[in-house]
Amino acid sequence: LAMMSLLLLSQNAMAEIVVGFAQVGSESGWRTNFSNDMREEAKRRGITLKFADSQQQQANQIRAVRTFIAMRVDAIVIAPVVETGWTPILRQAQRSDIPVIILDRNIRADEDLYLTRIASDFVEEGVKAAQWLVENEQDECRVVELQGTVGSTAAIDRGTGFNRVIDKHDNITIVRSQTAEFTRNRGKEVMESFLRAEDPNSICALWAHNDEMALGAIQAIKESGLAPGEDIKVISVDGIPDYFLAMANGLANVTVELDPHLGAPTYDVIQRYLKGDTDIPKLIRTTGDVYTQATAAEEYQKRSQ
Ligand code: GYE
Repeated sequence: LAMMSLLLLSQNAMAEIVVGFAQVGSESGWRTNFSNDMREEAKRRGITLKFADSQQQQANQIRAVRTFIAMRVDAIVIAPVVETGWTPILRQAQRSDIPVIILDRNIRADEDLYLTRIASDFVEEGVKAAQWLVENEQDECRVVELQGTVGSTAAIDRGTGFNRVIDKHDNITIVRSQTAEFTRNRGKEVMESFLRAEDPNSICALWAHNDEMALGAIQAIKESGLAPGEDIKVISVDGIPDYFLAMANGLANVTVELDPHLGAPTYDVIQRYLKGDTDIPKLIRTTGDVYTQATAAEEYQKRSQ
């Protein structure tokens, strides 16, 4: 019996790890880079990844997690589209003794319901974005803001960080603010509405919660006859290759990079947990630097090879 259980144990240990991943969707270039990294890193490690694209709908994410529980995967990874509404499904995963890892955006739930969260500090990203504007605009500066998905940590916290800085500078004020869902198309449409609602020459800067929306807005600014990056400064977050190209061409000014390479830290944690390591922190931070036109051309080369 001992030999049999030893054999089974060793076979089990060698068995492929199966991970279920409920991804938000494919709304932005950053999200696509993140999804590709999760797939490629799983392949590199011989991990079977069950991938669900939830088209930015929380109901689809919850359905996918329920399926992963039924499949009895070894671990579940969730990149939550919004912060609320997760407790019931996380309780189901816990009852099935399947560890859950939260990636990127946050959830409002008891932290006993998940193993760890791997994410950047979105408040810090908003702070860094505003600090560039404060350092580069001493005159009166009227800002329009393209917010991310309503209720998502990225939109809530980036807004908090940006406002915390500009509240200390009377010359900078946000005069229009609206969500454009982190997408390029909506970024263009909402920027067009801002350019109709305000005298375009009175807008000093655009603050976009991600590069995708900023790139759509740049198109709208161009079509209005103004020069993005000059007449209207463009400030953003993510650091996707297309945005580095826009900065290299003088169409945008600054971005705060968001690391899309979450595969390695995610699978490290899963493999540690499955080997019995219980000393796993509740939060694992990723970081990103600020990039401007000064280095945009060389950074674009690096990212587009
Ligand atoms: O900035 C954006 C994506 O949740 C921080 O989601 C992430 C954001 C990222 O749609 O491109």
